[in-house]
Amino acid sequence: CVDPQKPTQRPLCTKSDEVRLAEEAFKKYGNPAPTIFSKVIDKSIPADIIYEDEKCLAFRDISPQAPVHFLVIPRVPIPRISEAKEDDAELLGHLLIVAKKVAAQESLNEGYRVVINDGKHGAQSVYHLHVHVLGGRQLTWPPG
Ligand code: TR5
Repeated sequence: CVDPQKPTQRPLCTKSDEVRLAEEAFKKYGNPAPTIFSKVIDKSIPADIIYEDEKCLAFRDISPQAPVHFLVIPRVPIPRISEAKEDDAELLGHLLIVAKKVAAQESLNEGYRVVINDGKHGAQSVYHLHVHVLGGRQLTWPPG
């Protein structure tokens, strides 16, 4: 996972870091099925990544539901918010701080919506925890 802005820089997360993260995830969450987002993280499929650090990435949703629609995901494959552990609190806070920083970077000055879908009733389709950030138009409430 090399920063695409600075490809010559030391990678943010090396292959051995990724193996360690996967081992930690296995201990905490069992053996979550790999999802398409693992391939976004390891860059084996292309994605429009607009932010990344050692803990998470933000990239544009492939099927945007608003003029700006991006996802913030942890590198650790937590399957869903309902399976997060007490000691994930710092990481979860970090995802929200990144969400608001990237929203500012995307000039969402008039507000935006932050959503986490969980499970069947939440209409979650990818079982790698992700924070949706939607903005750039007037959103309505309640959602469907
Ligand atoms: O329904 P939930 O909350 O699970 O949201 C999953 C989101 O992932 C949807 O908004 C999809 O449009 C989005 N998605 C799915 C894929 C994908 C993606 N966003 C960016 N890049 C993607 N790739 C490369 N592949 C996907 N299958």
